[in-house]
Amino acid sequence: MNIDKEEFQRQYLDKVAKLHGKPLEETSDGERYQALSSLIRDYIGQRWLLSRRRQRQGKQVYYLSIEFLLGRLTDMYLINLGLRDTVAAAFFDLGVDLAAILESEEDPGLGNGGLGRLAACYLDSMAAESLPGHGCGLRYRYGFFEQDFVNGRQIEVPDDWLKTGFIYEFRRSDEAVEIRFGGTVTPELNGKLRYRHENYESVLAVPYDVPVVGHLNDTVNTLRLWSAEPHRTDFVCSATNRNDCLKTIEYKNDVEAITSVLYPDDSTRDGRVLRLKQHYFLTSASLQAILADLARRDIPLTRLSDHVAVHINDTHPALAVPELMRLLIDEHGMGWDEAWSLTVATISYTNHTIMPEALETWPVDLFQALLPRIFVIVNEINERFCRELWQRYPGDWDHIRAMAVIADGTIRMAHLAIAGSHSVNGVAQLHTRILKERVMSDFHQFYPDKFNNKTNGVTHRRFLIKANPQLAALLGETVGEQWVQYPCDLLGLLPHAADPAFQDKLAAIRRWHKSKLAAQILDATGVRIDPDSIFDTHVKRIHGYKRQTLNAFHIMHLYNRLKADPGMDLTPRTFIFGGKAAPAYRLAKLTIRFINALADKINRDKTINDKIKVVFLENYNVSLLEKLLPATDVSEQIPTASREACGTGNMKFIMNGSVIIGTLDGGNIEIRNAVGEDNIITFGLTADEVLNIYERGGYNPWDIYCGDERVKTVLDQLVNGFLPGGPDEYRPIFDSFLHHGDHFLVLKDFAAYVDAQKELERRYRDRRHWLSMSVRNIAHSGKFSGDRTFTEYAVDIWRLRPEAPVRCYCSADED
Ligand code: CRA
Repeated sequence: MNIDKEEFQRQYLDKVAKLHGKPLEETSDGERYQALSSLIRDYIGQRWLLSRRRQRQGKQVYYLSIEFLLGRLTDMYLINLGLRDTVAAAFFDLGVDLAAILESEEDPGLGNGGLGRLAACYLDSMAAESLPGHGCGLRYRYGFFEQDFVNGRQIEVPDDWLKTGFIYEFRRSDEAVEIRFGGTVTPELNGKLRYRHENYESVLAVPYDVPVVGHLNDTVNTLRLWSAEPHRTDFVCSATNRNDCLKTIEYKNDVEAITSVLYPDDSTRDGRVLRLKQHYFLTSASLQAILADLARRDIPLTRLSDHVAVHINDTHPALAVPELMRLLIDEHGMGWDEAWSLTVATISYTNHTIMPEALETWPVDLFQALLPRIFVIVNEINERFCRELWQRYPGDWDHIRAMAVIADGTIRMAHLAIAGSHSVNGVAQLHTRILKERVMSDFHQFYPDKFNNKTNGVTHRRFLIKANPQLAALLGETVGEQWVQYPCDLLGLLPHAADPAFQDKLAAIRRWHKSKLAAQILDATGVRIDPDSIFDTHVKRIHGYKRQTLNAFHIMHLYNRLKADPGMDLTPRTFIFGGKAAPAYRLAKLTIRFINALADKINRDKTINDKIKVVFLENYNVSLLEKLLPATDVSEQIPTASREACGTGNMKFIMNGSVIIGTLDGGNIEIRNAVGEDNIITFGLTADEVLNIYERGGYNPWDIYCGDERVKTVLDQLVNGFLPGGPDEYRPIFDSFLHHGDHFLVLKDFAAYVDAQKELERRYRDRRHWLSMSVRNIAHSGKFSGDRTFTEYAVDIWRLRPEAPVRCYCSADED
């Protein structure tokens, strides 16, 4: 956008006066933020309108996702509008601290982890690539949750992110649609077979649109978030009829619960019903709006798949398959066969996990009661699918049952998604191979052409340009500003990898961020950390397979060595943790408590000369990650091989020059192939070794406990009073390793991890060598930009050519 500093200052001061009616000097950071965001909203509005007009004719992509972990928007809008430098300079002149203003923005936490952040990255990439790609999600009133620590324990507090309003959303009440739950359906033969749906609960889905601005181009796409509201007509509450009144209130609460929180507790039947309601609410509302838009564009429904691509992000929106069938058949009078071929041609599906507990299924009775018409359709899909299977595998009932959409009283959403879409992709080469060869091998055999790989990518605009502007500037000076549009230009850093002058500049930037982070950590936790120590960061959801415990056990082991030999030559290290545990996942919550206790024990010990410090940062979110990325030397990516489908944190860290210590899993493997094995530290069991252990039914952890003194000491310390909190507090963790089989093979990888950590320290001590590793990581990170991934989706899956020519990326992905 073209606007100079003086003009911006004039417009800003004008906005401050109009909004607040007082001079700038008297406004708070919050008021200054309001004025800035309101001005940005004005700028975007006009561009949005033009972009919509331009896009009207082309094929539109709709990315349906239960999560969009957006992060703060203001700074990203400034970067993408090309205004960041102008605004920074204007505020500097006005004596206003832009960073403080930006900190007063809420961080919209409409997601939990990688899947939600990936969805947000892809929105940014689609707009940057000028692709007409839009997000469809839910507007959770309280997001996921805010994490507080009380005595080291996670407490979940509602995340009231809308309390002061969300300036970047545009409510579109006129485009609200109706969603129906429950009731009865009866077939009616009136020439054609039709279904009458009665006595249902009707809910209004109201869209709130958030603009998604492309980087330095004219594209503004839309993220549409649906909010559940009661129907006004149903809202009767008179003082004379108390029962009606109570019913109305109950109805209103029921409806509002649909978009109240992300992932409601599913340990009860009511909770599970609520989740299914959310899934249907999202898909039905989105598809109704998509078809309405098609009609507005005067495109006949028979051309749906030429003009629309619907992508489902994991199985939460898999009801798109039967819902699109319902709309085409019931609302638009299409026959089954035509509706089915259009549905399959329109929908594509990404699988994000092979973890059995995450492969969604629904009990038939629950599903049928909530979605009676959709159930009839799923049943029909299943019958037809099983007939096809029968033709291919006549008489092989076991095979057919294994692949059916409905079997043993449950509906399998992944099977529905595969049968009902034309493309199924995994998110890293290894993950796709495991899908094809193991988890979905029957389906791969049946539909070999549907399966493909799209290795994840992340937006370098947020995670490098926004998070680390100093590094971004250095990269521009070194390889040319074009790297922002062509991230693979970063390969031009390779000749500088061993150049001491370049290394020193990189080191100075990292040192600056480390000391800033140290000050923030002191402020937030009271723990003083040394900016010259190795910053070793492990941030992600807390989960058994992500193995925060492996990291913690190594820290305990290091501490034990230091206690035994206080003079030990050890490079000082700060271990930083962050991450939320799902509220119902008891062992993950206990892991937080355990690491906090360990941190407490170590940080208080004056005898170890501050050689190790441990901090667990509260309420990990996108904004916190942005602070950690530029200050991290070592990134922990240590899942049990085969369990982490891809991982995306790994990519964000290497962009900032962190070195990974990691297992050969998911995206780590492709990162190793790109950066070369000398520039990453890998260790541990391979995915095939892990899968073979699982096939044999596990292994005996007692062999390791009894055979490795280090492991025995550390495990015993969980239950012998070594940690604050008492000897029984951490027993469930102890038991999970020794009595429940160490499912995630932590003990099995312990020795290899300790060796890898030693190797890491050895390499860190050679400062020049370490910095050259760091440079090589940045140089090869271009391949992991979401722009590369999305160009692949656009060409291979959605059959849509970007308006801009397809860019050339470092190397093609072999399937
Ligand atoms: N938990 C995978 O486990 C992957 C992201 C995004 C996950 C990660 O390895 O990087 O998706 N899977 O593809 C998931 O959410 C439902 O499955 C994740 O975030």
